Amino acid sequence: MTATPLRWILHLDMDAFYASVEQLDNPELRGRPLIVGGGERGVVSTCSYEARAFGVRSAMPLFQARKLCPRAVFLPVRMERYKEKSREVMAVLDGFSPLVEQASVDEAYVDLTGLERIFGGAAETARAVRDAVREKTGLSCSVGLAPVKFLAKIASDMNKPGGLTVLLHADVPAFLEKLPAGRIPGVGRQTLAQLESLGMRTAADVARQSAEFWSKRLGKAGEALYDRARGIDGRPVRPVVDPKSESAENTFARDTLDREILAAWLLRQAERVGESLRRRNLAGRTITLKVKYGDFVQVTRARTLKRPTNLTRPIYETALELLEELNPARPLRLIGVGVSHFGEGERQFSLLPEPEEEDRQREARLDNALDELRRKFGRGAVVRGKLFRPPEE
Ligand code: TTP
Ligand code: MG
Repeated sequence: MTATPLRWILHLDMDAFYASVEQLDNPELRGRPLIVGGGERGVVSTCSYEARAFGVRSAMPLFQARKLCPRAVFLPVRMERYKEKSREVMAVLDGFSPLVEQASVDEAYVDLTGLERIFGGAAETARAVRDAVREKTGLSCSVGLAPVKFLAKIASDMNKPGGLTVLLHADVPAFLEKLPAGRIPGVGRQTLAQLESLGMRTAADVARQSAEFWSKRLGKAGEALYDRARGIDGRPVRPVVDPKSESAENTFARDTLDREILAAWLLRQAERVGESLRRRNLAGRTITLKVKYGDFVQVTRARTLKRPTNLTRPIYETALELLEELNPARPLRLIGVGVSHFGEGERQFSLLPEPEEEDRQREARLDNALDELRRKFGRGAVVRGKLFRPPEE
């Protein structure tokens, strides 16, 4: 098995988000204490940094905020407008990487692995993201760059507002040495009290115990705690899109029954579907073939594989088998292939017998190389030579 490659994960969090949008839309409010909130519960949603200087905080009852800062401007929540700005922010991030995971209305993770070279280094990449968001949306944000998700999130919060915090791989151990245990995700008040009673103040203190020590005391949560305390967080950046299926289909200019042409289309579609799944870290177990005859009669055939896949070859080969089994006797006007039934695929692959695992890894490397080329030179730039003669459009 290969070791996990080093990753660069960026976490972005907007500064005083709702309040900043209000200040953007109404310049008179800039530089002033501003409190956004209300609704049924009558609490502060957020407030500008000017209001924070008076001790006002999110979730505080409005009457209390009014007492702390009577001069503040109070505004109701305009959720639709914040969502609009949120979409603008995400669009800027999409320009940096195909792997963007929106985590809430004002935060997102971006996988920047490999891209840091383009910008001349990790810190420069993070800076470019922060500056682009500020420039294109008019809103201030803070970013953290780290090898894993939870550290990136902690980092983005360290120099707010307008912060840029980079945690290099080599600095992680020293960082964990100082990180208060209460900052580890999942450590609530109760766990924290427990840790304190054991005399453990930092992540490194937690890491010095054994895995058994923590799973005995905290069960599953103990395992996660032990991992985080050692800086381990294997969660990938997972773009949130239609989580159910991925497919591609084409209607021909002329109905056809030519197996070679149909196969060429299936390969192109498998390539497209596979690439989209790989980009989103998804893999599916069910491959579906869809055809439509000249008279619009539609037929689908599906096969469920033993393991989820996102590789072009198995998607293509399964679709081709399904086509052969269907053995259409009349010309087709449409053909398509889909992948569904998503699940955790990648990890289970390591249980494959050696030769199969080697095949899979070779295929994965090929797919990744082709994906990379397409990202650089455009979708049409690369096609697999074997079996492939571009079908007539
Ligand atoms: P946060 O990112 O927690 O807060 P923020 O962006 O206002 O300030 P900063 O990140 O600079 O500390 O939350 C994002 C938005 O979510 C916030 O603008 C308003 C909303 N929110 C609530 O409605 N109630 C809450 O209790 C919190 C914490 C946030
Ligand atoms: Mg925020």
